[in-house]
Amino acid sequence: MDLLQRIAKELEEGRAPAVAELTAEAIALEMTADDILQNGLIAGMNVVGEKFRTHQIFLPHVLLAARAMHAGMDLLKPLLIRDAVPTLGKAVLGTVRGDQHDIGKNLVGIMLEGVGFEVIDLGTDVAPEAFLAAVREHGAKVVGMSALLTTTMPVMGEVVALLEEEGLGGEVRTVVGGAPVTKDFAREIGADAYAFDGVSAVDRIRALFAGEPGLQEES
Ligand code: B1M
Repeated sequence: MDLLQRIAKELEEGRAPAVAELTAEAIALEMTADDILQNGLIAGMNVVGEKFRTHQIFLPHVLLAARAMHAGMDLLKPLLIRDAVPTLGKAVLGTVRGDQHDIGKNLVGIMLEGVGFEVIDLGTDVAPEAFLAAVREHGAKVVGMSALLTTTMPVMGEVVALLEEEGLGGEVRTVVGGAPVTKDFAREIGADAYAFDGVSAVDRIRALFAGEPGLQEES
């Protein structure tokens, strides 16, 4: 089993210290952060998700795997944001109300920081009013929302609607993502962009700031 497969396996087993140790080893061997993330940590988490879905494992096991994922991500973070350039502006980020999943949201935050955004991370279970308050407090130009549950996806629409109601619609651009979220859903709720992962979130936000049309302006 190669090193990345071992990272995936230890993550599957929820062993945070082993994941941290092997991730450090992979970094020392100069494997790229993206390789370690995609083929080690995320590969392991995908297996966890599938086993959970098919009732081969249960919630406490998933929680341990999530802790192990964070242990690896903490070590990768400095590498992913190493080349950060001066700030491009402020982005408010959060997982929407009712949803506790934060691993994907954290990755998106790391990617945004990596290209020079200042990220105001509101954490998980964030109410629409809290997104609005943070935008006002920090003068943010981007709101990034994550949802991993089909039941919490509609909250994204509430946030978009609230920003619109408060007259911030054109000024603050909204980006949504998370496993169950689709481009069609994003368009339907009035968001400016849908992103599949952290890299595409950065691409979409950059494109919006470069004046490219958002989902609502696309024909
Ligand atoms: Co939960 N969970 N979970 N869980 N969990 C899922 C999401 C689920 C698909 C598992 C399954 O059934 N196979 C399922 C949802 C089903 C559905 O709604 N369709 C589910 C469920 C049901 C639940 C509970 C309801 C279980 C229960 O209590 N009975 C419960 C809900 C709690 C709550 O939120 N209120 C629950 C709890 C948990 C834990 C707390 C144990 C833990 C989360 C720990 C944490 O995040 N700190 C957990 C985990 C770990 C998962 C799985 C296994 C893994 C999620 C993950 O971190 N993936 C997940 C199964 C799965 O997704 N395969 C599952 C790795 C991460 C890198 O990917 O988050 O998709 P992801 O993020 C990606 C993209 O989606 C995207 O970029 C990221 C990087 O590539 N992205 C964005 C995400 N946000 C974005 C924002 C953007 C752009 C892109 O722009 C702003």
